[in-house]
Amino acid sequence: MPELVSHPDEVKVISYRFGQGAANLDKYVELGGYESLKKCIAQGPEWVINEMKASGLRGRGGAGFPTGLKWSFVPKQSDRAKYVLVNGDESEPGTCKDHLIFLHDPHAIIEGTIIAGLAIGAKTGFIYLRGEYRYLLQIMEKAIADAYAQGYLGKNIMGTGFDFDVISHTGAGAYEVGEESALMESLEGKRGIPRIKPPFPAVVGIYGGPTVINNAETIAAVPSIFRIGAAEYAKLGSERNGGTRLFGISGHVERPGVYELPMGYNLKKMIYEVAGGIKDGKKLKAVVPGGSSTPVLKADEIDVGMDFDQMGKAGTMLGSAGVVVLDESVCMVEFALRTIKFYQHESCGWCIPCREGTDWLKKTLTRFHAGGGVAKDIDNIKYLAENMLGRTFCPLGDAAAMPTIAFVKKFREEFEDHLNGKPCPYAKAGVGELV
Ligand code: L3W
Repeated sequence: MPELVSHPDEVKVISYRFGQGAANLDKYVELGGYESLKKCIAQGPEWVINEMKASGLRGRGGAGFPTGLKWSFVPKQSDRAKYVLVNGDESEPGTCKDHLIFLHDPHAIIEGTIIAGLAIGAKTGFIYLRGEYRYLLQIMEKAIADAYAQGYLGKNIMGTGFDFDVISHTGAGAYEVGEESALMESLEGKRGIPRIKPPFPAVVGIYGGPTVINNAETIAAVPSIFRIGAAEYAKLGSERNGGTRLFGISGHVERPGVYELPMGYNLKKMIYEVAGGIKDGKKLKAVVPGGSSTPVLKADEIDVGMDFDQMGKAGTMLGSAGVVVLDESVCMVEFALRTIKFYQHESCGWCIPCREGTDWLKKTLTRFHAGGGVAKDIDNIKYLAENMLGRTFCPLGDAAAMPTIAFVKKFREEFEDHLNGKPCPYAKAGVGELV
């Protein structure tokens, strides 16, 4: 079981049950579980959606779309069944937060799913776990079975007359199905490739029915919002960025781990105080702030608040809040290569700019890093990535292109060094196979 970390600056709203055995239903109830659901059923869907809007909660998967607004887009009347789909396909490199929720607090996900269903008028929710999280499926399935046995799921929940079913499902290990429309294809038993948007899932989703799709952390935040109150939750964060967030800090820091901090928390402070600073007293070189899709920040660019808006102003993204810290020993060309190798491998191949673009980038960067580069490669890498931007079916193409452009722009001198000191001047023992 991964070790839980903690720091005095943490505000434990989502993680307050972690480490307390709350995967057990009795313990969850003892710690206030299913009280929010009771409150929401009593107040009704309209109140729930208004409170969600007031909470300022924004999607924790990466895009930061306002959750209450998304729920309000679901048509009230529909001749097709409506659904809730929880995106637990946590696959973004550097992101390691949702698995802790599944492990320590699966009922928070179930309770959040039922509340979302109540709000939009759905009777069925799906909880989709990434293929590699099969070990969490048992925990989730036991939690679902216990919730049925105790009357928190199924017909006439807690004697209120409200019916709701939850079904769990796993993928087969594809990053692409974390994209919401590919997720629906996969859930429906088809190859995990994206659908064209619009229509958005809120209008045409699973089996053609209106569907709310939220990241697991977003859904797990829902019961907490109704526990502490939407206005209180909103106040915890920064302007237009309500609440707290599970930040996963990895790489060259003394105390890596997942910390729950208020939205807008300063990145520099997070690295130097919460995570204990750079490992072994080395110097910081760069930070990938929100998972591998987000443009890198240089060491002198990290004095910035971690919310969707401030990160946007800093020229990057909050993304999935997976902070990857790189010290002075890291070769940024190698890091760019490792990043693109991931996207090339995970591209579903459905659209040409992504399939061919990631492959071409990988081949060029492989040759370049190995010492076979020529001067024009540097601009070609950037040009190629720029021509993928906005031209792919889904954000995977952008996710590959955006960091690549930033690596070249911000660490151009390291690319130039590779031309002068073949092969990689930063090469060190233990780097591992690159090609
Ligand atoms: C109804 C409209 N709904 C937008 C909904 C839309 C979706 C949400 C956000 O990409 C990003 C990506 C990755 N009517 C709507 C509407 N919606 N307009 O709002 O939509 P969008 O298109 O802005 O983003 P997306 O397609 O959801 C997500 C980035 O996240 N990312 C990936 C992280 C990966 C993980 C993981 O492994 N767990 O989170 C990290 O940065 O690159 O930019 O629901 O339907 N008019």
